[in-house]
Amino acid sequence: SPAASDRPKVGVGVLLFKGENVLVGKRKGSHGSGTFALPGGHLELGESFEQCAIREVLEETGVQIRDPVFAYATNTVFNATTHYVTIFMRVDVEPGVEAKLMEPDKCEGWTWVPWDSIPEPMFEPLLALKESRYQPFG
Ligand code: 8DG
Ligand code: MG
Ligand code: MG
Repeated sequence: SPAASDRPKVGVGVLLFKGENVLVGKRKGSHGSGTFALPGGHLELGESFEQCAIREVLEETGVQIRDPVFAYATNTVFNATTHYVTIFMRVDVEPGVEAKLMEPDKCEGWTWVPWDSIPEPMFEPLLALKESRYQPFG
């Protein structure tokens, strides 16, 4: 059987909605470089999905979110050695909330865009979410 290190990993992507706009940023410096993705990262040992979402959003955007809610899950095989299960968590933020570029080595910049106008190319798990049955507005 394959080594445990070759098994799928768990990523958490966070849907931050400000009205009908969602926060996305262009990835930089790792796999999926140049693609638009949600804030997020790896689930760490012992973490809940909610804790991971809160931590990653704070680390990457400086925004303190509360009570993110499970939205959807996708299964993405990037290549023979990179396979992620992505847990998407959703939270709605106030109109005044702004995202700061906290990790400029990992992201080109954050931008709020309508759900139907996320720029391409999209990071594969986000594309899979877009092509799924998930409907953010009812
Ligand atoms: P970390 O390793 O410090 O925890 O996280 P990071 O430095 O923020 O890594 P990341 O590349 O942003 O996220 C870790 C992995 O999570 C990424 O390589 C693939 C996976 N991942 C998904 N879906 C999503 C998503 O929607 N957004 C983000 N940012 N990562 C995702 O599978
Ligand atoms: Mg990240
Ligand atoms: Mg991170």
